[in-house]
Amino acid sequence: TTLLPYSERIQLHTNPTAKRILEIMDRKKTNLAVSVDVTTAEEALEVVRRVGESVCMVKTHCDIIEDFTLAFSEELVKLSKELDFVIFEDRKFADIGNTVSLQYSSGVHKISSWADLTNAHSVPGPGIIKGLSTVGQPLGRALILLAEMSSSGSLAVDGYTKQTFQMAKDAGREFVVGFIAQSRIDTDISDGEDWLILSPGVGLAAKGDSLGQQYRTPKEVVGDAGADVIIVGRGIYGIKGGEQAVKDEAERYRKEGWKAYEERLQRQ
Ligand code: UP6
Repeated sequence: TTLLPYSERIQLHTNPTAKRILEIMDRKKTNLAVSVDVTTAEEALEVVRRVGESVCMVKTHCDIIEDFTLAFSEELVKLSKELDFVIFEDRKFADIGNTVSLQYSSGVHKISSWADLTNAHSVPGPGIIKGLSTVGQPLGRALILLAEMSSSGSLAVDGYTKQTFQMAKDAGREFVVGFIAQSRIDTDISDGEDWLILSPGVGLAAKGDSLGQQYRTPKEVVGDAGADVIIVGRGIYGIKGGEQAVKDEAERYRKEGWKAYEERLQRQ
């Protein structure tokens, strides 16, 4: 597929969060999302302050934070405005529409009150999109579907991936704006149709972990596979050497990701 620059794709979206993601990417010259998988609110905010300037997105797992409060999410929202990034809660919803609408709006986390973007598995069928959209769409939030995963032995392949893409197409792009995927799964699109592809499993040092995670480099993910956003967790927040080291590592990934994007644009 011929991919336009991020700046020219803004107008192909109606969802405000999708537009904002592309605007930030273009403005800050970054396709980096940092996954902040630490277990206290203070540590999480520390990482966000360090990497905020380098990212288009901060990805959270709010259910791993031991002392999660709405004061934490308020501070995160404040930082997202100051440092100009989108908040992506990696909730991976996977239940029937009625249950996910409650999990999204209620409970301890009230995800829809602070997360710009969240994601869902397609395994329950289109009801999951409907349930989440009743909560999120009026708030201008966006959803992405998991079409492929980075872990070895994932069942989200072939027909599952294709049907997930079709489910998103059928839902329209008012609320579902893209995918977690390892490749450009949106090859069969019509004029003016545009999807965001976010790829986790990105690392410059390790090839994987002992629990099935598999890493590729930003160049492989953005340059070769054509993803829009690289998601990096331990490769950045896990770097040894303190505050400046984390900041520098985020910048290193930002530059790598941006270079791969520019080279891809030039190639086509
Ligand atoms: N994630 C994956 N692979 C997927 C989907 N999501 O790794 O297919 C998420 C993980 C984690 C992050 O839940 O938060 O992306 C990757 O972290 P890492 O870079 O430390 O491996």
